[in-house]
Amino acid sequence: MAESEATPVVPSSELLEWPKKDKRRFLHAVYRVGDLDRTIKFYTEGFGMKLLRKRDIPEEKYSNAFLGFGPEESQFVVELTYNYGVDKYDIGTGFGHFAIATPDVYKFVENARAKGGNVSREPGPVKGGSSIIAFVKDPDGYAFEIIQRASTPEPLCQVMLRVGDLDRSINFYEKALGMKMLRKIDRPEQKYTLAMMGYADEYETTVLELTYNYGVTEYTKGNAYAQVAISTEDVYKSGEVVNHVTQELGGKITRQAGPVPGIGTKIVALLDPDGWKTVLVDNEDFLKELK
Ligand SMILES: N[C@@H](CCC(=O)N[C@@H](CS)C(=O)NCC(=O)O)C(=O)O
Repeated sequence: MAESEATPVVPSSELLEWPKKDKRRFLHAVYRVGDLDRTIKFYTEGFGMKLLRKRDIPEEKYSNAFLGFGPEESQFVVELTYNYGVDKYDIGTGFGHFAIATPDVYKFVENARAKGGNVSREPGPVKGGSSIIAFVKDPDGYAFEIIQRASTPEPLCQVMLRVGDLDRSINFYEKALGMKMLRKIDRPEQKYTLAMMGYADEYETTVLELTYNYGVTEYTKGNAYAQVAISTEDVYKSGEVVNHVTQELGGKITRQAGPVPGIGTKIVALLDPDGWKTVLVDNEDFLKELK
């Protein structure tokens, strides 16, 4: 083996600190739906989201719609993907839910129900806690947890994913992606532990909620949910850190840092140790896309 291959490259502490210094926020969650108009109608009428933009890429046979509670420049939104001719997907067992915070869960749920939403869990205190929650499923079966909060700057406030080893995941999201562990809740009676991971206060911005169910180490991923996108000021530096951390903790880079052909936006894509995908997107390129 050549010496350069045998000698591990030790990254500088400056590089390893980069993800925490970088200016990051959750941009959007990307997932596939079987009928774009049906979902747009339900999210706008049933959830009160706004349709922010739409694009059709006929050469690649897909369309996207972006919806949210405020502008993409400052808020986390959903990016729906419709692949021509595909009307059904498998959500799998690993994806948990998206969450929407609202001052009145009861009112929110009644409206969602009236607009055709499937209320899979009626409003009331969470088992083992006191927050008022409910669950509503959208037309494709994606779950939305509706959470009561007096006010919130970013109502689309969580993406919940189930993981097989919570400490490994916390470590990964801290080191590879510069997130903070904002809150950890263990509910032994319900046999699960949650970790809220993010870049700022849980009640101010969107967070990733990682759930560990006691003894469950594997989930299926299906083919419906795709990824979350997070902004960065330097995809190359961010990619170097991820590359280093994946060697220690698992996961991998699935797309090396660089511009996406055709669009030019610089990204780096990666999988965490459970196989959940994150895409880091150059913030300036992202803002250009919105113009
Ligand atoms: N076994 C659950 C653990 C997570 C969990 O239970 N989360 C709470 C919300 S933080 C919940 O869904 N509670 C159900 C209820 O209160 O009815 C899962 O994997 O979804």
